[in-house]
Amino acid sequence: MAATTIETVKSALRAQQIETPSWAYGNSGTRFKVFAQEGIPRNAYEKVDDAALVHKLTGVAPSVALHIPWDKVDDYADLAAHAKNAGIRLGAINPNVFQDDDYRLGSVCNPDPAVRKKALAHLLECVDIMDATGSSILSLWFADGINYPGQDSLRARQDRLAEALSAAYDRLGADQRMLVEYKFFEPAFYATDIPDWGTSYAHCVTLGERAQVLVDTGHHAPGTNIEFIVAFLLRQGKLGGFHFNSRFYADDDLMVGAADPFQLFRIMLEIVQAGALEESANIAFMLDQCHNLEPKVPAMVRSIMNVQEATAKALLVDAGALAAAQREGDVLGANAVVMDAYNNDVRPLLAEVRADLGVDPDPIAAYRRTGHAERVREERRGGQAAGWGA
Ligand code: LRH
Ligand code: MN
Ligand code: MN
Repeated sequence: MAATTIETVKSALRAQQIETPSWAYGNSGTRFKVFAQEGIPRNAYEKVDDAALVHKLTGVAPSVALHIPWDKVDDYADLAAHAKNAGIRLGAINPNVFQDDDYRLGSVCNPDPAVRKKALAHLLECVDIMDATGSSILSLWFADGINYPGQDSLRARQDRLAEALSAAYDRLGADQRMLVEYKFFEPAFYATDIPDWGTSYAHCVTLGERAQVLVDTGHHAPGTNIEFIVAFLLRQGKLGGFHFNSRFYADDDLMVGAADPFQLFRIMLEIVQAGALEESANIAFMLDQCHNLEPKVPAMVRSIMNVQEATAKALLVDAGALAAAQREGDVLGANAVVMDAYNNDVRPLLAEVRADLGVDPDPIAAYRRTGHAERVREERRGGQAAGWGA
């Protein structure tokens, strides 16, 4: 490939930004067992510190998402200042309307107006927090749904959902937007109120320009063509961002690119081909993971490296050759262009990108040298649970 092209690829990789989630730094597990680790953050400030370390090591993770009230603090502006001092910023704010006893039958879709009111009040409180932290994304996921046919009216629940979304939307400031996440099942087993991208998309279209769909890669049925969803939403200007993780079976929340690096590449290829890697496209590349067995900070670093590798391969696709093969109806040729790019070993290229960014070409080795694990093991006793399953 021409030197100029490689320089363009490297410059795109240097500009890429990936947000890490605060909850990935806390203890987590399954509903069967949380295996607590040593040196886990005890509060939101320490989670921010760990996220800042991930940014120092990778150079491409300059923000951390918060989940409220898991990351509840007295003064959010102070937490934002702490993040700034540590070299990062606070990113998306994720309201939590799924853990109170009141939400047994749902939050904003609950048949009880008092519960709906409480849930909406929390969404609005989270926009206040965005104002204090300077965050521009309200990231919404609802556990709402029903377990049995007849348990509640599917249509009435959509009406209630629309009402709450619209009230939250109206509260957003001019430079704030709302991302609406979908998930096909869990915790509800018969019907989820936002089960798929189409439902999320329809609500976002009604709401307006600043409502967009959030694609969590773990939230699809096996065999779903996620890159098609990405391509469609991009075309409509309705792709707001991602929650990256990988899944073998359901919402496994494993390290992105671990289960299916080829799927991640196909998703990034749609992004690159649509020009959506550019900052102006405003796509939020966020991780949403839980590391149940593996140590948190290096797992986050590894996840970021996986996203970078998929992105680098997508950038290396020869767009001209691909377009020509497509025009000529050359099925094998077009597929070969894509596969040739995928089969590149991009690790040396990424090592150069890291050197350009002023970070170690081998961030995992650099992490070991920081002595961070040993230090926090001594400093932090009684680390916080990520929020659920504890
Ligand atoms: C739901 C989800 C959603 C939550 C997060 C903790 O499965 O993906 O994004 O906020 O997990
Ligand atoms: Mn998610
Ligand atoms: Mn999830």
